[in-house]
Amino acid sequence: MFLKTFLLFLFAVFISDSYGQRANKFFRHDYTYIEASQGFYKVHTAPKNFTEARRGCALEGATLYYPENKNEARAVASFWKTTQPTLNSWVYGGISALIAKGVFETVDHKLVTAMDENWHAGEPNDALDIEDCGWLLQDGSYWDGRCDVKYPYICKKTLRSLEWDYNCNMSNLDYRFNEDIGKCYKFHTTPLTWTEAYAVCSAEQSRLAVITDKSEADYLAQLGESTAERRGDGNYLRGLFHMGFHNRFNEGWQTVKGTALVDDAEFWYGKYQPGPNDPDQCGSMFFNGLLTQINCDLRSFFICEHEGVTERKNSRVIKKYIVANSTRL
Ligand SMILES: *[C@@H]1O[C@H](CO)[C@@H](O)[C@H](O)[C@H]1NC(C)=O
Ligand SMILES: *[C@@H]1O[C@H](CO)[C@@H](O)[C@H](O)[C@H]1NC(C)=O
Ligand SMILES: CC(=O)N[C@H]1CO[C@H](CO)[C@@H](O)[C@@H]1O
Repeated sequence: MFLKTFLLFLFAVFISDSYGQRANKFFRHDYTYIEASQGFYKVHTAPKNFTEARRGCALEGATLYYPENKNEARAVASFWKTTQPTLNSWVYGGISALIAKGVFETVDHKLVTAMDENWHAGEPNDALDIEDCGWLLQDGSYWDGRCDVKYPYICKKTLRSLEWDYNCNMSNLDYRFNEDIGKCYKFHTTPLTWTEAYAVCSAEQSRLAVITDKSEADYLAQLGESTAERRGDGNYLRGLFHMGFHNRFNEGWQTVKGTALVDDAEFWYGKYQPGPNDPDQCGSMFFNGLLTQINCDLRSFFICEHEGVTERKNSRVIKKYIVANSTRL
């Protein structure tokens, strides 16, 4: 009985610990927590069209903001006005009728009927037959407007949806921790150019993977090899994936951290490290772990990496063990 109580106690500690990040109220550096609406927000001042805006939020682990109630509309408008006083007085809101014309839905697929009190008077009217996206005004009301013009936007993450990977010290749960190397990796199987891949890793608060030694090169080759979707349809380069090194400044090959790339021809395909004047200026790795230079505009899979937290490793493993085995008591 005592043992059972004790284990239940540890179990409770584990639960509260996994929710600890919610108590910390931390999502990402670039997001601000607003207590009144229990959410994290970021105003993107660089204008994008609607689809880019929606994707921009998704890449950051968030969604394109729309107010769920008046309270949130007020709190976020105040944040928007005080932090970005010179910004446009409307942004893209997270509602659109892009799937079926006239059927407005939020980005999380809740219906927004024409009766919704948030519509500005006279909207939605689909003027010119091209108004399929929601423009959100500072008073919390919507206009229906076109989707292709570029406007600022706001991304949102609710506190209740916040998850945390303690080994990777991030909210993105798609990264895989390697204890020996002390880093977390994500193998992306949507092919992109090297330049786009660089931007995606950055939006995930990571960077294209940098190899520091042979064991890391071997691990990444193995990670690629073991990824089920590693062959797919579409127009992209098969057999390799983009990595975090380049020669974009014609100053010789370097890592995306700005450090020197391992200077050893053994790491390169054909045992040849290209010179600083090679026309191909971006870095990739073959599935066999060997490096190669590549045209930065060619599409391929890629790997992002994020620094892991090694000192907490042991306590996490113990807690997982307690949870896994306490349920059988
Ligand atoms: C937004 O721009 C991208 C190109 O950057 C384009 O592919 C997409 O179709 C545009 N979306 C809209 C709704 O215009
Ligand atoms: C987790 O990352 C934050 C920065 O996002 C850093 O300040 C903090 O020290 C890291 N925590 C650990 C345990 O490494
Ligand atoms: C870490 C550990 O010892 N976990 C054990 C939990 O219980 C299962 C059996 O249900 C064992 O296989 C694990 O080794």
